[in-house]
Amino acid sequence: MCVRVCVSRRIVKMNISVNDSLETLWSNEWARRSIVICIGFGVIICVRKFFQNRKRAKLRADWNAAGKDVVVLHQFWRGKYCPNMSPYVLKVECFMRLAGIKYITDTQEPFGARGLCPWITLNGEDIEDSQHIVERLTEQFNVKLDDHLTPERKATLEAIRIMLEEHMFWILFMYRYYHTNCKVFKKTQVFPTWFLHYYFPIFIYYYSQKRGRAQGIARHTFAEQVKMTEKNMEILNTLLGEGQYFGGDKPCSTDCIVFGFLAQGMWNDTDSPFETLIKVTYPKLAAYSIRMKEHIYPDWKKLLNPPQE
Ligand SMILES: N[C@@H](CCC(=O)N[C@@H](CS)C(=O)NCC(=O)O)C(=O)O
Repeated sequence: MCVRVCVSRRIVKMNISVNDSLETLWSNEWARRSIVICIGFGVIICVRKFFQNRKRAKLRADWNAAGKDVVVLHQFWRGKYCPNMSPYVLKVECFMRLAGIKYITDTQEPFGARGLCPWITLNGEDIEDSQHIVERLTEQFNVKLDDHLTPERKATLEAIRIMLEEHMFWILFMYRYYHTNCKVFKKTQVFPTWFLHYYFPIFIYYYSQKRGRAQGIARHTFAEQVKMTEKNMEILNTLLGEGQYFGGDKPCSTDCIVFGFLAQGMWNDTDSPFETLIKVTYPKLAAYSIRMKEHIYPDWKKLLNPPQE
């Protein structure tokens, strides 16, 4: 009984002191303005979140309506000269085309839950990371693109994939966003908003340096990065040999990622050392890129933004 009285007195005391502090705070002009601003921001964030969730629910309903076994490929907008500026998007799209998998594209939500592009939705399930996607689709649709390869060739091609995705990608990333500060981006993509024209290049300049340093590539000079690109292209050139594709007479899944990268040098990162290496130093790689393009994308021009006849 005594304890209860003590506790309730304490609560009354606390309430009084909280009320007093709030009154004192409210009587201060500066504090009052800050509170109103904070509440205003809170309301804006909540309203924004509400509309975002509503939009996402609507998009999700559209994706689910794609139909059974139809993949929804979430990707960046189409580019002016190449269907995508992301080698990973081209990889997944090429793979689905080669494997005859039905798909539709979505450009409204290019980034998935892990913050990566591309990602896919298949029968209501989301899958992220191009390699996870390829492996999942291979299983789901019993794809046999690599069945004719020997275990040795498969192992070599897996090493090539890793070289491109985990090494070459970062060189390309630094070139695009740091060394040339979005020059390629502005030249090859169609931007609908001021945000991507002005704010994004400033943001990505600092972001790319931070990411590049964490990964390690930004610790090397531009000339050293070009040298590394040269080595990568030399390896591709040697491995392609006199063959038509990396898979031999027909493209295999690794051809999709090799093409995804070479296509950037061929049609997006033009005026770059990457382009010179492909077109001048190793013209076999340029011929290969054109062969892949004609084989996989007979509708290439129609996919560009704006579409061409
Ligand atoms: N390992 C991932 C890499 C995908 C990736 O890095 N995509 C880039 C766009 S080309 C991206 O989403 N970057 C966002 C970020 O790193 O914050 C894959 O194979 O899909």
